[in-house]
Amino acid sequence: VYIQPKVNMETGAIIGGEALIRWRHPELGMISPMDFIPVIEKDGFIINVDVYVWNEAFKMLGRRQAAGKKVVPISVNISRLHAHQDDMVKCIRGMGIEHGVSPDLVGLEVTESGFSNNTTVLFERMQQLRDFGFSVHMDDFGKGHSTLTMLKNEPVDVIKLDRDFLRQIENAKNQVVVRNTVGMLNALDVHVIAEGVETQEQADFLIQCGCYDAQGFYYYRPMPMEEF
Ligand code: G
Ligand code: MN
Repeated sequence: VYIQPKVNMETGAIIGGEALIRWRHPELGMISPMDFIPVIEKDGFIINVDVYVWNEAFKMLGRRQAAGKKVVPISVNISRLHAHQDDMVKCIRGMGIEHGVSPDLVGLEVTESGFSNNTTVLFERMQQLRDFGFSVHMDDFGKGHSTLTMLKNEPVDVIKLDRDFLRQIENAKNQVVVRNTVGMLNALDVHVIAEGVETQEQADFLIQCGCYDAQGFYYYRPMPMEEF
């Protein structure tokens, strides 16, 4: 499990991290999650991988909390398949209790496309998790599955702008889209984090638009947990 820091772009402070699975293969070296996630999604094994990553993240937070060390919130990904499992809430809550982790230190990232089908049950589940104190983050926002009207009542605390928003940010039309999307989300009182910030220009523009937090290679790449 690797962690990629999230930063405040104005101060450079690390405000949190996202736990990400990495596969270090003995012969093939690093295998990209883009290559193996679709495969394990297909056979359902992604559920086990989710649980493995959650557990590692909770364990780390619990250990640091117990030792009185500094902690920042860590978010974990909930795969689409898992978001629609009934026992998911119990599983996450149970891990928090087992490892003695305050729920406000854990963000749960659900991809935007996971929100778009079977929404009522999913909304209820997300709301239960929020009631327990976890925060819910919508991942990959803007990639094409959202309906804007849903934003009015979606049970999310944080929205992660998909990195596609930042492609060709020098283009005037792209700037209109980013500026107004960030403005709308700020007005709706959801916290916005930009994904995939790779240049100073992108960072400067986002700050101008009112988006202050980011995750991206310009700041940090995902790194081994010990290093984080
Ligand atoms: O969508 P999600 O938040 O799960 O995406 C995290 C993935 O995005 C990780 O695999 C991470 O390596 C990748 N990522 C993070 N920052 C950047 C970036 O600045 N550029 C690109 N191309 N990928 C990034
Ligand atoms: Mn994510």
